[in-house]
Amino acid sequence: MGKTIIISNRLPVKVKENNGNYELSASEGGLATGLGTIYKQDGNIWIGWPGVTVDEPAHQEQIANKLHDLSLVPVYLTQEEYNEYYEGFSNTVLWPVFHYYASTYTTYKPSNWDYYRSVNHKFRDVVLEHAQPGDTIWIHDYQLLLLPALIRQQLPDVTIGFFLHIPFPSQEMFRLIPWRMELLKGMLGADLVGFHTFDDVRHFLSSVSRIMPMQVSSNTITCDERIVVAEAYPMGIDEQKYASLTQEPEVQHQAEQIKLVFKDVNLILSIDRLDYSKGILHRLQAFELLLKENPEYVGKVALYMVVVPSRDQVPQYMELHNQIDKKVGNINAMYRTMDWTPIHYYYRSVPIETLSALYSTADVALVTPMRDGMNLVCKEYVASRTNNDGVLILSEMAGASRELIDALIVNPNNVIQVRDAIIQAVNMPLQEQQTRMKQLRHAVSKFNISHWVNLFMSGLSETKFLQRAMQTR
Ligand code: GDG
Repeated sequence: MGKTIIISNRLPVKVKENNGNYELSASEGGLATGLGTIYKQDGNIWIGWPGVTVDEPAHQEQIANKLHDLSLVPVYLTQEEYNEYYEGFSNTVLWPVFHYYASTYTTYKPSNWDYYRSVNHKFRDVVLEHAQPGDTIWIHDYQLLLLPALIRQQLPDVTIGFFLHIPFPSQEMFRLIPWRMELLKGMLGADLVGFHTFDDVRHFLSSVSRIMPMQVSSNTITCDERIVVAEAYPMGIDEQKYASLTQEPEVQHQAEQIKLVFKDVNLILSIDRLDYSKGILHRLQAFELLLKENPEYVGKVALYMVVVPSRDQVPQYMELHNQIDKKVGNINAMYRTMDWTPIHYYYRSVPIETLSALYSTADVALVTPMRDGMNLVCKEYVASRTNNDGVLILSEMAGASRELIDALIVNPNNVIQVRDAIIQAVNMPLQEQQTRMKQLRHAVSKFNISHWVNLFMSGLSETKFLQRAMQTR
């Protein structure tokens, strides 16, 4: 039995520099929690970029040694690689196209593509230093689409799984990318390609059959005498962690403070990374419409909005940040009173205890992305509602809407519908809240993060088994 190697652009760790001394702390992300059960087992490893650009070999070695103790292996990126491969190709080509923002936000710079290819090769070289035939390799996300085939060329028999955390677009959109064939060929190096939803699977299969073109039967592709399976594995969260966080003294203390400040209002929560795909501006429009056309809610509702800075060197993100600042400023200037502020806006990341206190006290969570692979915030809100109350308003464009059908499901472009959903949510009788929330909590706990990891891993071994059976026929 070989070992398992996890690969993602970022390692699940935060590295802090202090006068040439590097300190490491574990990251709290959902992926890190879920995959912790795998990479922390004997002999298994996780390969990725540690999140800092370090050119000095002695510093690289110092970080590598510390990572080694955590079963983590670094791939170092230069500043130029970071700019071109990560901010360039990954975040100004793949991210917008895959989220259906192709025309407005995409520039197809050949140098971005060159770096994307060379960084994927760089990852391959580090993988090859550690991988052996018989190993299982699980590659994550859109930054590493070429990696499955690059590894396959060198290690034909190794087992490779690939999971895409963002949506896969329709083939009409995907084919806009000048390097679409190379990207598909890269993904097809895997044995199993996983997505959050069946729609993503369908879109991927239609790109493969139209663009490559290759034979596709049901969810199986025949590719160079191998088969590749595409399947949906909706990602879950560690729901127990979010439920038990609400019981911690620090969280309860913060929750009491929030309740005190917002004692006379219905608190609506909005939490996202800064990203145009998250629908923050449309959400603000819906809230503004509520205050404008339904003045009875002025002074009765408040929007608590956390926007976590992200990719803030990319021009479109800087612009979005300015637009949000301006919109929030306008709404607050227009509607605030001496003792009430409509929007409590924070442009920063908050500690997990604050996040939990907000999840457990907000009467409504407003999660309205324009397009989202899954969206974990809505699942975390549900997991934190240990009293079974609260209302989730969820965009139908989030992968999570396929599972969380007891939420109030809205089209984020329809600001009137979103406004109406807010009204329905703040007036929802407790009994209806509880009926819906119990169902939501059931879905979130049944399909949690360990269920996701186990399902993907067993899908991967089944695919390999199927391939071997076909080869011996
Ligand atoms: C990508 C896909 C898919 C947020 N603010 C704070 C904070 N967070 C944490 C949340 C949540 C995570 O960040 C955000 O996850 P999402 O799933 O909502 O969104 P993306 O970052 O875009 O993730 C997405 C996901 O990958 C997994 O496959 O669901 O569709 O786009 O866990 O809790 N955490 C802390 N402070 C904050 O201020 N501590």
